[in-house]
Amino acid sequence: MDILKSFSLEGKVALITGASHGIGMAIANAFAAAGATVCFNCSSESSKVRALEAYKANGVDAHGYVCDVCDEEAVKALVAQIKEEVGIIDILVNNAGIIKRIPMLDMSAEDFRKVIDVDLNAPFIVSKAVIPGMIEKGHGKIINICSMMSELGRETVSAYAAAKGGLKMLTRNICSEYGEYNIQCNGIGPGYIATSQTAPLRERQPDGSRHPFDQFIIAKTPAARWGEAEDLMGPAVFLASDASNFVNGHVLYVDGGILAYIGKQP
Ligand code: NAP
Ligand code: GCO
Repeated sequence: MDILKSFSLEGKVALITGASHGIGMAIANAFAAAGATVCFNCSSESSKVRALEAYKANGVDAHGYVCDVCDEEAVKALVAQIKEEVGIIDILVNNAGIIKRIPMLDMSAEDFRKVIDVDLNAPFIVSKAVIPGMIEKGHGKIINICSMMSELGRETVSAYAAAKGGLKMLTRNICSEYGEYNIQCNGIGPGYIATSQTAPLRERQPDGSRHPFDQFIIAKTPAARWGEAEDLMGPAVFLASDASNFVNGHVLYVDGGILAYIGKQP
């Protein structure tokens, strides 16, 4: 058996939602390097154009689309357009996501619903649009980008934690409902990753010192560092490839060990 070939994505069509930068772009670049044709969507034309330039500079011929993952009709049209222009989607990464860091008592129900809409309802909508094609092809891979907040809470992230906890269970339910069609649905739970989403937690203080939360994460992570989006590339290729055909309903935490560690004594 050629074990390395089992990690190949040659001939596969992948859609990574929200891959205009950050974790999604790193995963899309990894899939391209493994042989896949990559498609991505984001929420604005300007973001799409910038991303296409970045992919091209990296030697990746990505297909970019503007599509709000919360808009079911737009998502259905996106999947149909990709089928027409590229092919039926073999691999879906539900990556698009937002966070609003607001104490629960100060958070409006509208803000709560918006986070749930993007981080939980949208993976349902996109998966529902993509699964019929996977059934038609006789195989499929769905990877939901969960979070440490699929397991833990913390102050100010009530909506995000509720969404990511739900996304873990949606992952298990898609596994349960569609495993018989040779569709594997797993999650990746990144730890604290240095992207635009966490930039506010890493800002230098006026006196030049590190942000208190930055220091907290360094002390709480056995790897003693923030993750980089590139740290997720290998795990994502594994879960997108034939190498993981009997892995289903699992959330793979890529967190430098933070979930296993009580934290360094101050
Ligand atoms: P990011 O840098 O903020 O990127 C978010 C991406 O999602 C962007 O491409 C954005 O598109 C897209 N997006 C947001 N709302 C959208 C919508 N309604 N429709 C379509 N696209 C939308 O985030 P990130 O740090 O890379 O995080 C990516 C995923 O990983 C998220 O699900 C996040 O919750 C999760 N995660 C992140 C971390 C971390 O520490 N960074 C840790 C665990 C999990 P535009 O460019 O057009 O805005
Ligand atoms: C926060 C962070 C986290 C990370 C990630 C951790 O405010 O606590 O944004 O939520 O984004 O989800 O896994």
